Amino acid sequence: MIVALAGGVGAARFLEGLIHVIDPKDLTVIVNTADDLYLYGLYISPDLDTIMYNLAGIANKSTGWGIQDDTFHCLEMLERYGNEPWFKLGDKDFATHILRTHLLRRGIPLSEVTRLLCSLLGVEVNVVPMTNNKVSTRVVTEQGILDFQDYFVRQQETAVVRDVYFEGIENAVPPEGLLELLKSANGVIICPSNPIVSIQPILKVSGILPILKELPVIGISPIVGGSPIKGPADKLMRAFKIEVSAYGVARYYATFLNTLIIDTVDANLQSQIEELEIHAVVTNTLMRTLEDKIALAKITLRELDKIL
Ligand code: FO1
Repeated sequence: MIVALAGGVGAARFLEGLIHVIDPKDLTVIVNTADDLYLYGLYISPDLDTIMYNLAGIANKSTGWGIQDDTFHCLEMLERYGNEPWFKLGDKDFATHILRTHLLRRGIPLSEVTRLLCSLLGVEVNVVPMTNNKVSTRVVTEQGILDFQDYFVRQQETAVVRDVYFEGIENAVPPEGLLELLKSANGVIICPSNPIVSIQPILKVSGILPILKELPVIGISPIVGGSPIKGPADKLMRAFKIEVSAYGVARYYATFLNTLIIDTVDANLQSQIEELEIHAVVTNTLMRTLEDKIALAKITLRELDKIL
């Protein structure tokens, strides 16, 4: 069994390729939930949704998040009632948040709700939130402390970032059975997700990092040619004084990473990364087509196999 650590869109694109090369039932994905938010009284879990929709084949292909061909009548009506429609929730997407919130209010843990939603959408991969406890990413900026989605979506990453912290992380424990499952994994894949706000919170959930250190771990750099494919990883890495490069990613993961896959444009960083005792594999990591995704998944599995 393979375990993947995942954030949102970059991870979802990679996992779409991975399920073409391994049996989805042999894959567990641990998903970041520190980006979660409440809006209009609904519990929204953007990364869980993004992973679930992409694995179900219903994700919006151009954005990578939300549902393909969704409509926005509900949001338009909310706007008429005076609400600023800054977070683009589609009508079909609303159904997920309504049902999830309803089930959570009945006392069902997020991991169970996720299992149910995934099975109803025909997703065979074991998609697991990193914790059932509430953890919230707070971005410390020059304008004050912002919730992650406020910083990222509403304010379009314009605020200057000083620091990031995860409220509630000290009390976060993994869902029941997850650590045992992780211990029994053949290998771990760190998806091409934001190291600071997607992967870091998962690593900080109690018990996960010590197990990773005992397992073969391969990562795919989300930084290509000195900038992220998507999202604010560069601004957040700078705030943490991490070099915005595949080398910076390697250093950040150095305590547990065996191999890092880097893009061909970063081939010049290979020897520098290997000095960290991390094997660096150079290939195309841009996932424009399904063929690109499958090719990257095959290389990842081949290299993970070499560590075993
Ligand atoms: N990202 C945006 O850039 N703008 C949006 O309006 C937006 C809405 C949204 C609604 C549901 C959902 O599941 C995800 C959504 N995202 C949106 C994506 C999300 O903000 C980020 O991609 C992740 O949180 C980062 O991993």
